[in-house]
Amino acid sequence: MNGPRLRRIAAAAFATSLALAGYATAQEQRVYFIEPKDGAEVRSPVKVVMGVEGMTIKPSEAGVVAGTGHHHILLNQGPMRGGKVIPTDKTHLHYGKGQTEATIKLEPGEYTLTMQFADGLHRSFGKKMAHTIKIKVLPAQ
Ligand SMILES: [Cu+2]
Repeated sequence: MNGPRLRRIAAAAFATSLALAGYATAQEQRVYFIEPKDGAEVRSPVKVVMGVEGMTIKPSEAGVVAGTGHHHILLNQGPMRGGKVIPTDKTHLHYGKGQTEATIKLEPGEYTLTMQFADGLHRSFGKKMAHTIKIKVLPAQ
């Protein structure tokens, strides 16, 4: 085996080990559902755990600070266009105190949940800072 090939293999192995260790690259920015998982069958109230990488959570009262924002859950809809202000109503839930966990009461049925990150003025960071899953809420036992 020649030198350059060995170095390429070593570099690939190193990148793989970083990926396995869960390191994010400096540019990577995303939100993701820790709970529930896509396709999960759950019961109400539904516990939601929200994750973020590459940005920092700040309560909305801190105002607009670069690289920061807070979570939202949008019910039965996809991500909101970047810059659009997220309304506050039954299908647009704000976690403006900086919460990363929530319990949501839902009637039995199938739902699309979109986690949407937005700035201190609730302006959406768009699709790149959103994660959409589908869940099924089972009837109460
Ligand atoms: Cu908000």
